[in-house]
This record gives sequence, structure tokens and C-alpha cells, in this order.
Amino acid sequence: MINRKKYFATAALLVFVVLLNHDALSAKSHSDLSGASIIPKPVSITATGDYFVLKPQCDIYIQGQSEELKQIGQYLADKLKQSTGFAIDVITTDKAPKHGNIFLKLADNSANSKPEDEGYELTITGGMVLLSAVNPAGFFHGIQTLRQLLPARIEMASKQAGPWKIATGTISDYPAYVYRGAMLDVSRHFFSVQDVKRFIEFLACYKMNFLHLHLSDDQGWRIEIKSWPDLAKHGGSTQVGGGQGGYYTQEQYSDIVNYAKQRYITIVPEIDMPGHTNAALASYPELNCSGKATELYTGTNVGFSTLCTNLDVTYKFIDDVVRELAAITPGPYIHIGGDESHSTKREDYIPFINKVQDIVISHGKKIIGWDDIAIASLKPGVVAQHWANVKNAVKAVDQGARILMSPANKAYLDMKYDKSTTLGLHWAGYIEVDSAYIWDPATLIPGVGKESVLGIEAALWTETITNIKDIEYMVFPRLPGYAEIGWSPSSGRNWDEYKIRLGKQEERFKAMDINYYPSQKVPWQEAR
Ligand code: NGO
Repeated sequence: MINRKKYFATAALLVFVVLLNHDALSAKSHSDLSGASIIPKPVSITATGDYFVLKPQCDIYIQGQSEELKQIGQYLADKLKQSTGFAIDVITTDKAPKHGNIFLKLADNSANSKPEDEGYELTITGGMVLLSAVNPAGFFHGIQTLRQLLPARIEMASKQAGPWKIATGTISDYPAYVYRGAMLDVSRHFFSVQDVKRFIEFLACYKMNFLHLHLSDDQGWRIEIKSWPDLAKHGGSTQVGGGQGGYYTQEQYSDIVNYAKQRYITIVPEIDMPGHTNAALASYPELNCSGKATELYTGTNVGFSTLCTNLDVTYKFIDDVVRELAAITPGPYIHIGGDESHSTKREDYIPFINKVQDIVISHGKKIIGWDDIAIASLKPGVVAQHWANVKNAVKAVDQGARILMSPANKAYLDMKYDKSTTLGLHWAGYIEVDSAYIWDPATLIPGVGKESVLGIEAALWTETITNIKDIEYMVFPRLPGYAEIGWSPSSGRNWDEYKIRLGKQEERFKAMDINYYPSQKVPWQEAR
């Protein structure tokens, strides 16, 4: 009897000790900012070993009266409200708020800031979350960090139980490159405005700031052009495999542009030319050298179509398209494609690209083109997007151009992860999650140093991708890695450390209902 009592007492004590330790352990993980698994990795983190608790009475205070900052505050409030269920107000103020609140405050040096500064500083104490930045984009990026400091269930669409703890300390952060982007091919398969917005949300989470939309190709023309209505009506009426395709009206395009803008993401529209133009050639007979319209195309071959480079109407067409597109595109760039024009003679291609550059400049925009355009005479300010040909990238830099890095064997999101991936292509190789991460844009091409690199763009071509769940599968978990390559200093990056942080993102992917590829290269684990 006595022994039994002793046994139960010892067992109870053991359970108590285990529980105590568990609590102590989880309290430690909540309070150690240096252990936070943030992607992209911040430039510096200093932990102070305590935690802030987000409570129902928390509000978001904004310094000053800026409408833009109020909108950012509202964006944060809306995000937090969904899962906490708290009634969070956005309040403007001139002085620091009481304990328990979030404070968005302009940094003291904001007067000397450059417009492209996207950095922020997040200071968390037991009493307050203080986010400061010189520009709105910095506040927006800081909020993305804050999201990742909260438990993953903050990303759920429905009300969740607390507590909502955030470890204390300071994070100072700014990007390595000014251009951190992704491309979505909406031509091979068309994607709805809603799908594009979800894609934009993914980019925003990881502080990416450009979305390149591949709006035209052989299989589909996806943007309404009022002066050439059949481009969208006829040229947009199908897609790879013969589905019904679709196009964005100018109003819908503007809706996408604005949605992206509110997330500090700039849309880069691409009209691919002189090749990849069958959808246009099928819509207007006069654009063909033969004077006859081609048939719509729903296959996946490349390199068979070309605009007729010696017709005046070709340049009238391009001028109209670029004028209409420039008018609805607030961002600085128009992408002119220029890739794989295998049916255009070299002696026609070069003057064509030279003329098209002038057209884009005349409409007040800067030019991006695939690296193939480097054989033409590049105008000042041109950006060459490197995808395949290293010699072209070097040629572009020799002409003073900057390079946007999208090497197909590293940064193409349509490449299969491995042999067993059912979606995607593999002409540039398999790209497992580690391979996608282990490279440096500043050292990839001898002769193209960091000063010549504008940034990085991960491209999702959609010959085999038909819906948003397929998009998610190809994008996750590679996208956070591309974001980190673009944002975090290369000296602090290494796969073995990164893969642990990536593994801890799993519960966020789940909370956001993302269909990710569960790569065996990643130690998937629950963070808390
Ligand atoms: C190439 C080609 C695209 C394909 C893609 C598929 C470039 C710049 N042109 O990349 O038309 O869709 O590969 O991976």
C-alpha cells in the first residue's frame, strides 16, 4: 500500500516536472528573438529575452496623418483581426502610445531618405511593438517580418486561440537588391484576376517587389488593347490544350496593378516580340508578311512565329499597344520579350529591337528584354533578363545594361523538382529546393558583378500548369529561397541553416492553405 502511494507520488512529481520544463521551454522559444525563423533572413537581429503579448485591447498607432501609412496600418489590422478576433483600431497620433500597442513611426532620418529605400527597424519590448522606416515600403516589409514573428496560426482565415506572443529585441533590415520578383506566364494558360491576386499575396509575404506578367505569346493574347480589339477577343480565345483562354480588360488589369501597388509590388507587363506572336498574327492578317492570318495555336512549340519586321503597320501596331499599356502601367518598365525569335532573320531582328526600344522610350518607359536582345544596340537604362545565354548577358553588360537574373537552371519555377514531379518541364534540368537556393546572382556569371545586377526574378512558365493549386506546387517551397537570395546579404546565407528556417515555414504554408511540394531535402517541422 505504502509503496503504491509512493509510486503515485513520484509519478505525479515527474509529470509536474515535465510540464514545468515544457512550459519553460516554450516560454524560452517565445522569448528568443534570435531563434525566430524569418525568411528572408534579416540583416541583423538582437534578442533581449522577453516577450510582448498581443492582447484584445491592442491598437495600431500611426505617427502623423499620412493616408498611405494609415492604409498600411489598416492592412496590418485586417490581417491580425482575422485570426485573433480582436477589434484592432488604427489611430493617428503625435506621441508614443501607451503600453500594449503597435506603433508605426517614421524614422528620424526619413528626411534624407532615397525613394528606393525599403529598409525598416522593428523594436519589440515587453510593452510595445515599434516599427520604423523612412518609406511606406519599409513599413510594409516590416509588417511581413512581424507576421512571421507571431505564431503561424496568425495566418488562419478564422478566429484562433491565443496567446499571441512575440519575442523581444531589435531587427534592422534592408534588401540586397532593388528588384526581387517573379514572373507569371498567363498566356500559355490563362489565370483569373483572383488567382493573380493570390500569387501577389505570396510575393508580398516574402518582401518581393516586382511581378512580371507574360501577357502575350503564341497561344494567347491576354490584355485588352482598345485600338486593336481582336488581339484579346480572338487572340485571347484559347490556350495550350485548346481550353477557352481569356484576357484581362484594361479595368481588370488596373485592378491587379492597384492590388499589387498596395502591397508595394510593381507590375511589369510583357508583350513578347518579334517571335512568340502567333496570337497577334492570328488576329490581324495585315501583321503577316503573307497578308493572311495564321490559325490560333494551342501546342507548346516555340520559335515558329514572327512579326513582319519590314512593314510600317508592324510599328504602328507596337506603338498603339505600348501606348495603351504604358497608360495603365504606373511602374517604370515595359518588357519587350525578344526571346527565341528563331523565325526572324538576324539582320531583321537587330533593327527591329532598336526601333522597339525607341517606341518604349517615347512612351516614357524603361525597357526590359530577355538576354537575346543584347545582340542589338541597347539604349541607356535597358535591363537584360538573363535566362539562358551567358554570352548575351556579358554582351549586355558591356553595353552598359544591367542584368535581371533568371537563369533557367536555377530560377525557372516551371522546372521539375526531380524525376518524379508530374508537373513542369525539365529542359534546363531538375531544380530541387536546395539547388534553387544555392547560387549567388553576383558571382553566377564571370564578368557580371553585383554592381551590374539589378536583381533576381523567378519565372513560372505555364505550358503544363493549369490552375492555382498547380501554381502553388511549383512555387512552394522554392519561392521563399529566391526572395532570400534577393533580399539577404549573401555572406549570411547557407543552405544548412536556411533549410531549418524553411522547414519551420510549413505550418504557415498549411495555415495559408498552400499546396506545397514536401521536398525530402527540407527538415519539415512544427516551429511551436
Ligand atoms: C523559355 C522560353 C519560353 C518557355 C520557357 C519554358 C524563355 C525566355 N523563352 O524561356 O517560351 O515557356 O523557356 O521553360
